[in-house]
Amino acid sequence: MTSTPFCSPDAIRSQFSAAMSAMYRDEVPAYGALLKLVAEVNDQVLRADPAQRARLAASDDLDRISEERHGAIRLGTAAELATMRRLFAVMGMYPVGYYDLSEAGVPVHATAFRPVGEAALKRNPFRVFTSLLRLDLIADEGLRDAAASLLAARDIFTPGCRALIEKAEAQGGLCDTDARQFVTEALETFRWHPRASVTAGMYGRLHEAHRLIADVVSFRGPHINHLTPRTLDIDAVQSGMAARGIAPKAVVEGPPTRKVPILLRQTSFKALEEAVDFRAGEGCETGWETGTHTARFGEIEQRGVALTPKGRALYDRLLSEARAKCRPAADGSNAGAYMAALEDAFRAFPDDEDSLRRDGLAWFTWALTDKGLAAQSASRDPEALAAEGLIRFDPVVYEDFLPVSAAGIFQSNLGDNAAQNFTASPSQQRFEADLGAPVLNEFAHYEAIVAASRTACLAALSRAVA
Ligand code: OOG
Ligand code: NI
Repeated sequence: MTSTPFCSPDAIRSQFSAAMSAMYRDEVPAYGALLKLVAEVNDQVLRADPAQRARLAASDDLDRISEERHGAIRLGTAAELATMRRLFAVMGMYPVGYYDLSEAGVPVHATAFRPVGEAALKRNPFRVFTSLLRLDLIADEGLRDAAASLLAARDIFTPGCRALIEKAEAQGGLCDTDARQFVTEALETFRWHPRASVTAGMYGRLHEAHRLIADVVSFRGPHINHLTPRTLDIDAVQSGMAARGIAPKAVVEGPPTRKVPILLRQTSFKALEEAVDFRAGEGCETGWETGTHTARFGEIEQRGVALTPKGRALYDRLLSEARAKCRPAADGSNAGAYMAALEDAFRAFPDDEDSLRRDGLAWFTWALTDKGLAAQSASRDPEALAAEGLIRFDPVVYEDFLPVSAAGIFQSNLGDNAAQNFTASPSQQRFEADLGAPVLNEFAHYEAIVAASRTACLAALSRAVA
């Protein structure tokens, strides 16, 4: 008997990310407009800068850019999070990093499900920022119980999706036909449901406790709340948005504009006010009444080089310095002053690739040049090998998220007065217990990619010429 080969998790992820993008374009037309703008800007950047194009092509990173997206969902229970981990594993996505947002006044903690390993990332780097609501941060006990029972009563996964997750786990993969079915079933979990599962009265109470709580608890599923394309020039997109009648948030989150982009810069446009139906009363046969809910928004991002722990510590310090001088106001009134403070603080962060690499601030992989491919050398010294033209260094793209930026994105689309004071209470252990697995450490992962590239180059160069 011949066994059917399994569809690769990378291929399932690519199918899923394309299906999600098509669904979201149908649901939120402004997302389609944003995709067009980003494609135009990326095209212009690459035409104006043939060196950057050649470099992205040489490191096999050109194709992924136009395909690249991240999304976000907010879950209500530990059981949802644990099943979500298994769902994402079918498509080669694993939880990386822990983000505590309570400190920033948002009652969630989160991880990002994403592919790990260089080959998988090059194939399709689709990621989903996944938050878990922290009901323990709701002060009103009655409301907390009501929210918990609403969440306990829903199942956000279709029976077919659950069955295929189990099949993939039991067999170690899915055949092409099952994989296609899995994508269709999994997509249902992320779909928008214009019918709430609560009355307007209950929605109002949840909303008053925190807008985010209403968003998570009032619906049948964790609708995807944004899908973010990657741009090569976020400043150009930011000004292009305004020109097309899309109002972006006032400040770009993350580091300021630089010659060598680091980490992640992000901006978003505000959530749409959408018509929803609320239950007119308790029970099934009571009919519906109309209302509105704001949840879904648009975001764009520009990704730069990943930082080492030393570089990240410097980033965190300079960001705090800038924010201590000027805290960006929710209404954008001090956006100019904030951006100036940010630029000022970041003068202390080297802005050329050689310094970033030599100072151990950012990650760069090693690659053989054409000359290196034909040569041999016993040297292990990166500077000497580069000076001889045998190797080149390519920036490692930052694949993760930033907690302060994420808080800014949450805040801008939850509404300007959504921030509340929760006691900062990071609880990675609790999160991992709910997830059913530890989250991966992002720094270990970047380091491994760099070490593997170095080993491969040195092995190739020291091979005796036949
Ligand atoms: C997630 C906000 C965080 C990002 O890119 O940092 C985020 C949410 O609003 O659910 O998407
Ligand atoms: Ni996002």
